[in-house]
Amino acid sequence: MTQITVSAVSHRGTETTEVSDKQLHLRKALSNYYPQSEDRTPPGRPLPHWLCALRDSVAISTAGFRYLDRVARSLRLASIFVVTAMAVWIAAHLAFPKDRRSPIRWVRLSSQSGDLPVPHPESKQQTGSLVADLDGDGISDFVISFRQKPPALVWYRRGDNGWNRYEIEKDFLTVEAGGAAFDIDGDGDLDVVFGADAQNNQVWWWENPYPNYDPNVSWKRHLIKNSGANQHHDQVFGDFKGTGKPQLMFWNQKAEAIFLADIPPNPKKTEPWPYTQIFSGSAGAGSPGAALYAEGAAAFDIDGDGRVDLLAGNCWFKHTGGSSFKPVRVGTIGGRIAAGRFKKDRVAQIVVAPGDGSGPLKLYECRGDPINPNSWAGRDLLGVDMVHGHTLEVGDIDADGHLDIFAAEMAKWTDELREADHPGATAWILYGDGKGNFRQSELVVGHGWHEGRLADLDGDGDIDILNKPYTWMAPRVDVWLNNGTGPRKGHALRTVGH
Ligand SMILES: [Ca+2]
Ligand SMILES: [Ca+2]
Ligand SMILES: [Ca+2]
Ligand SMILES: [Ca+2]
Repeated sequence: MTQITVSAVSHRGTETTEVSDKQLHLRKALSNYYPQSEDRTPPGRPLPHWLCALRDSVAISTAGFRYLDRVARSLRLASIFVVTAMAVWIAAHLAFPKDRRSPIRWVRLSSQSGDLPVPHPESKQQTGSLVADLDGDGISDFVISFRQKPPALVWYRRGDNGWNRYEIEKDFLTVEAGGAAFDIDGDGDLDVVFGADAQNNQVWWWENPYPNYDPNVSWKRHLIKNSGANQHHDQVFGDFKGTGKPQLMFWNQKAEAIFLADIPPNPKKTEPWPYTQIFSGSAGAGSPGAALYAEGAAAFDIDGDGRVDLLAGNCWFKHTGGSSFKPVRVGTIGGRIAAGRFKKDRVAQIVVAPGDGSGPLKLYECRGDPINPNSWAGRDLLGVDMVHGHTLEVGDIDADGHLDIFAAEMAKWTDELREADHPGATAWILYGDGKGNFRQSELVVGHGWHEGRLADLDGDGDIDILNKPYTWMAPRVDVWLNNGTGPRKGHALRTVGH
């Protein structure tokens, strides 16, 4: 059956449709009998019934063809849309199989494979890691501390194509986790602070010898504290008292206390420093699996009054005058603590990981007066408890303008066993959307993390990740480079909340 295109004019305008040759013959018959259009039919000349039936039949058939044509066109459009959508979806999955919205290509370098110098000749226990631009070239460097054999402090200084290892402290000291950097003597370079572990009651600072660096010459060491109780896990500098010059806060775990010290006017000739206790207490008591001693230290303006506040354990501290602070407990357990604005709000949000214990990774938000502990509500971010979650950092990892969270577990915390204590140790990146929501992704499973840090370690402007395990495959250090190393950028990135 042939198809002929017929055009007709109606009140809806010109319409084009296809009719069969049989229908065309019928139309011709109609036009022969009565060549004028229906509207001009003179009154008094009725059409024969058989022709009326034929006319109606042709009209119905034409309308049916029009309808079928529209249905066919709609089906064609729908199928084109479905096929296009499927093609886009398949292409996106093939291009970014794990992380469609943030396709960061992480390049891991490790001392195990010779990409960086091995941190230590003997020590199996790597305690602290500190990120700071010690030589002032605009690129963050890092320091690792040890406590079993000398040397006690090692500095990784970034060169043109990698890192060179310098020994800041060649002697044997039992250095605890933590560390802080500040220009203590005011000569323009960052000096370094670390504290002793449970075997010693000392806290020290090392004088940066810029620009005279010798990999084999120790920096001059000064005493900050050499009495009282042992163990000093975590320190931070900040102008918490609003004096205009930052103070040093340090934990003293065996005293279950936090101390605050003004930097003395002549720090090179003042040993030890005067310091004041500003907090007594612990975190985690009564929570199964939680570490029974408090740790963690950070500085951030929590209540949005323009002044930096202290965070430690599971509290933030509101300065109330002089050396007095009101600790505001935001959560049940303590550990690693950080703060930032993961959503727009006058009051910052606080993140706590369990540190040297097990428990949830929680984001605390304030609904009311930030000085009232009852205003703070916590939200579990992972849905599973972290096992020895001793790494917690915040920063904009994918550079989309929204703050992200990096949290990771330890794989090994004992010396005795060859095998990992926690083989499934996981490192998570939680990408924030700027509205308080996070998209969870895993960087790696099966690596041991301890005091991992976010910083632009290669100076190309994006945030990289430092992993310094505690006893997992130690001595060892890994650097995870964000999309490898690109062209050098002018300024080193700082993480937020530290
Ligand atoms: Ca540097
Ligand atoms: Ca200095
Ligand atoms: Ca981000
Ligand atoms: Ca980088």
